[in-house]
Amino acid sequence: MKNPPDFRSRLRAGERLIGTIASLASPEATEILATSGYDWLFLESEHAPTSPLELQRMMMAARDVPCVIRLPNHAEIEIKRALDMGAAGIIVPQVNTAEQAAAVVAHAKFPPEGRRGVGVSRANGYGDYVGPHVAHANARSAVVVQAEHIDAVHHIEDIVKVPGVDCVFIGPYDLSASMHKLGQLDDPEVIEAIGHIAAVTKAAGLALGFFATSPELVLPRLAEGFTLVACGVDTLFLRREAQAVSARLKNAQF
Ligand code: 3PY
Ligand code: MG
Repeated sequence: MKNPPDFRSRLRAGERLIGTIASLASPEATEILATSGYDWLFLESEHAPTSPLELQRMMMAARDVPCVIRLPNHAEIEIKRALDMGAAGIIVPQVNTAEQAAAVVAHAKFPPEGRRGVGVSRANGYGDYVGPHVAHANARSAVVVQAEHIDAVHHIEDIVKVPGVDCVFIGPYDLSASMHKLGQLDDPEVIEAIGHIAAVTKAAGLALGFFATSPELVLPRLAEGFTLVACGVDTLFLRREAQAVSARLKNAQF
């Protein structure tokens, strides 16, 4: 039987991949999300205090659902460790220039494409299949760069030309903040900036990614051709449902 296509192949083929953000350092919460019908999970380590060990255990709980780790920064050690832990890819915040994108790719790929270090890890079956893993890892590890600063908008034509970049994931909140319009996603200049990133990324044949807090905000993006979607956050799901239940019962009149 043929293996199902890996996450990076699906991303590069333009398949629509619906995910959500797992930010709670809880394998149980990750397991609930992983069994709720998502194509992938966005594991958060930029805006959540998840440790590498917690991220690895969250991935174990997700079982066959591909997990892509959003790193806290561009550091070589973060990139290497995320992939060694078995992540299907990395999402790197604030990639604002082609030089930064090239450095990210170099840290994510084994030689000759890059200079990722080799070690016994979960990704190679704890040493059971180091050789086969090294042979296939470059082709199977997705590199997603975030365009979420006005500087990235200015450099997007060069960023998308960097070999090894698979997807540009727009961070609308940071992007709007860098334009001094925090959260004003309907502002014409913010809309124009997002449209420019999207047009250049699509013309380069790369996948486009987006985060939003609700399906209503995601649906227009799907219609525009965004394919890698992270909708919602575990904490928001919990918060919204918890508030709705308490409000309904506490305000009940008989
Ligand atoms: C942003 O909106 O800044 C993000 O990074 C969303 O993931
Ligand atoms: Mg951001």
